[in-house]
Amino acid sequence: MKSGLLSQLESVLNKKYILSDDESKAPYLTDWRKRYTGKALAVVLPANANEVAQIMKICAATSTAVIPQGGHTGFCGGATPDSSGNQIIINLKRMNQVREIDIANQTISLEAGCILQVVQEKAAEQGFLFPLSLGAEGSCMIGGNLATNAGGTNVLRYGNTRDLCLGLEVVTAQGEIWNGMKGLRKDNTGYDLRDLFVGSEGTLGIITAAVMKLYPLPISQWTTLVATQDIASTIALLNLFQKRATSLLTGFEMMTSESLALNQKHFPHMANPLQGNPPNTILIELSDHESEEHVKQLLETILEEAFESGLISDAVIATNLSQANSFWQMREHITLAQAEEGANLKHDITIPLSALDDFISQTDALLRARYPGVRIINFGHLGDGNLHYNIAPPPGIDFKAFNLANEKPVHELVYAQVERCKGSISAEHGVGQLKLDGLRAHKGEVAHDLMKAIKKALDPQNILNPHKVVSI
Ligand code: FAD
Ligand code: 2HG
Ligand code: ZN
Repeated sequence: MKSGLLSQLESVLNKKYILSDDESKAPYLTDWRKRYTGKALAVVLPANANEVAQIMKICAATSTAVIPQGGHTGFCGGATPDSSGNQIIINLKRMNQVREIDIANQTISLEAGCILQVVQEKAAEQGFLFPLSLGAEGSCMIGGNLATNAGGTNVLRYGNTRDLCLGLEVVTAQGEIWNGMKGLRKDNTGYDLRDLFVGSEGTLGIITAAVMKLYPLPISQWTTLVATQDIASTIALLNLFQKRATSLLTGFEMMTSESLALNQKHFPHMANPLQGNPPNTILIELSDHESEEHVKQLLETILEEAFESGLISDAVIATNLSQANSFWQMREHITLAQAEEGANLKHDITIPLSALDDFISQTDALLRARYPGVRIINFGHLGDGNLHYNIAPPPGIDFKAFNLANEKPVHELVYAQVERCKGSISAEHGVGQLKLDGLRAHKGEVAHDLMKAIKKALDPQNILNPHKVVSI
């Protein structure tokens, strides 16, 4: 069966694009966080949707499970195979062509294996902004971004990946190609198939191409770091910026002192320019199509008002692009610093802004009472109510031992508070295999059963990324 399947695949792909020896497969088997390592019968590297469709037809005929994979930077183990060694990984990296930039329609049509940063650069060459931006942009791929409905740092102004997507091309579990590559901003012709595939984490179809929105490239951008003493004033500050800067507000990110201490430990060159190690450092960005001076004046006026009303205690405005980049580097390096320190227990959650203060104070208190000295690495896209509320053991305690003993109760404690505050247990990273077990309780029976019904209808053989998101 094993060699039969490989020889069938060889009828579709040149042998060099079917990786079946251990050494060639190894780079595709472990996720970015090194939390999951699986086995695979082969890793296949198709060049176009037709090849993906033929591979799926072979897999459907032989009931072989496939794992769609992009940059393998996901945080929930969605792109990692199981340990059976019977699954096939379909990595889309060879499908990396930009098919068209439609200037009048302000859209880009591109293949799923395009690296996000390359898409941003291609758009910028034509005077456009492709607003999706996240720390993994140098290696994650647009297909992976769509499949996880990735968020990142510009959601506040431009929405998440779903909001940027107008059309898709998808290969189904049966090996059919659905061509939905239309760049339409209105299309009410029945069920929205595009929205079904976006965020489905490779469990309903393989995204092979997409039509995405573009925006005019801003000509002026100002970035500032400000110090706040507590969450209530941070939210009041966000509301002030939303009121005064309206759509010019393109970034509002929070970094707690504990997050930045970790940065400082592992990347000592990344010192916080704010004085006195404030409880919260907030990175704010305004962007516009008017002059630099206009935006700067607006920023200064809002900051003055914030100082006067006691919302902030310190502020540094970046005076040039390289300083602005260094502010963003500080923010993006927290994840890398955590990885250097040891495997954190991660919680990627959203809480309504009105309940955020309550959530943080209660959850912090409960955790600190149960695990004295525990480190709470809390940072994230505060403008979206999205916290990366990550937990590390008290200093000196071994990460592995702490996680082994406490992973389940820590998650239960945090997620109980998320439920109490009517939040979500996955804001932007998805479900994958990491959150599979908790999903039924979180979504509720009816929603979970509807999800299973959709999965069964589209993939009755359960060969597309089985046991990720929902088990049927
Ligand atoms: P992969 O990890 O390869 O796959 C992710 C899931 O999508 C899997 O379930 C896989 O099966 C499925 N999939 C992949 N390609 C396809 C396809 N073509 N068709 C169907 N299914 C597919 N995420 C955020 O949302 N916001 C952030 O700010 C953010 N910051 C990050 C920072 C760092 C340093 C890192 C390492 C990760 C970060 N992430 C963030 C997580 C990750 O980068 C995103 O989830 C990203 O969208 C994954 O893209 P990928 O190409 O790596 O997908
Ligand atoms: C970010 O916002 C990413 O930097 C990573 O989503 C979050 O490391 C994390 O928990
Ligand atoms: Zn994030």
